[in-house]
Amino acid sequence: MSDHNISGLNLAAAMVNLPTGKPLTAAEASPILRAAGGAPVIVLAGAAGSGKTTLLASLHDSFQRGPFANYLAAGSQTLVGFEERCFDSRFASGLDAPLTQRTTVEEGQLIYHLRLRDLDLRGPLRNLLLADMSGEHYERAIDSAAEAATLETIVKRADAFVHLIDAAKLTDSETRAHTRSNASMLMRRFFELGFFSSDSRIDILLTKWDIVLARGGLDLCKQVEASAATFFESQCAKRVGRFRLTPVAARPHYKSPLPLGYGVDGLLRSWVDDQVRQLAVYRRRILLSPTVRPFERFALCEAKEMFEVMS
Ligand SMILES: Nc1nc2c(ncn2[C@@H]2O[C@H](COP(=O)(O)OP(=O)(O)OP(=O)(O)O)[C@@H](O)[C@H]2O)c(=O)[nH]1
Ligand SMILES: [Mg+2]
Repeated sequence: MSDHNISGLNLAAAMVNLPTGKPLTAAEASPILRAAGGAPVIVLAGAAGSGKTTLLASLHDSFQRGPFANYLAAGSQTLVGFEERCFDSRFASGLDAPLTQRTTVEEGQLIYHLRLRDLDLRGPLRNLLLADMSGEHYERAIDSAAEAATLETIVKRADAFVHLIDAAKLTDSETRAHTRSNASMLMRRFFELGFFSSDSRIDILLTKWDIVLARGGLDLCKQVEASAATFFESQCAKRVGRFRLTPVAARPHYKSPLPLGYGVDGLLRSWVDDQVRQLAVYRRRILLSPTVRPFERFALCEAKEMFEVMS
């Protein structure tokens, strides 16, 4: 904005930069990451329409109704963004079945912020950052290693890499093979590019579980879960620090017996409670010389687990 001087007052200097409440860019999220205690970064990835934005919207909606996963909402720097994303997907919008606006590739990585507090108000305030990666990014990353490489920073930085797979498509013979092979190709590509390491945490979410339940009851649910477990566990489980497969229904159809945010509460709890990866204690022992000085004797006696005697 150009400087205007009215009665000697510099308006530009007097302007206050108010937060917009929109999703954050990586640079805008950085002060939250640097704040005391840091903030876990949860990266949501999945094909277009797999339910990433709906998952975010359901978190926001659940907190509008009251405590969720034993947390209370204690603020957010991206409330406007949450509201915008929620609008179409709410039952209150009058649609028979929920519909969420598509996230476009031009929007880049949209980062949403949640500040939470334990229900008993004992613990400190906890921040959480959730990055919504557009489905177009996902497809481009499968098609080209160069495109996948542009996601290196965010995927490596993730405290949990959350891969959403549309489970309704896994129940349909026309879409099953394609959905599965795309999901598997993305994981393979990220492993090949070295995005995951032995302390990475991967969550595979089987989304739209209400549809699976409606199509084939509990038997089909068991079958879809078991077959996805066999398929992905062999590819991922042994190569990372934690691998989980969780059926979720972020926003079930209103006729479904499943509640809003089915399966999401447990995940949210662990995303917030698990230690931020970059703050994890690096367990390396301190080498002590074999000379027996009083300090070494003291150290070996008082904190044996921290020291190692040089051979
Ligand atoms: N029945 C049902 N539909 C869901 C559920 N979660 C998402 N959907 C629907 O699936 C469609 C796609 O969901 P989105 O959240 O927009 O998917 P996305 O992964 O963000 O897609 P892109 O932004 O295109 O990458 C929407 O019409 C949602 O209403 C669910 O748990 N149950
Ligand atoms: Mg989206």
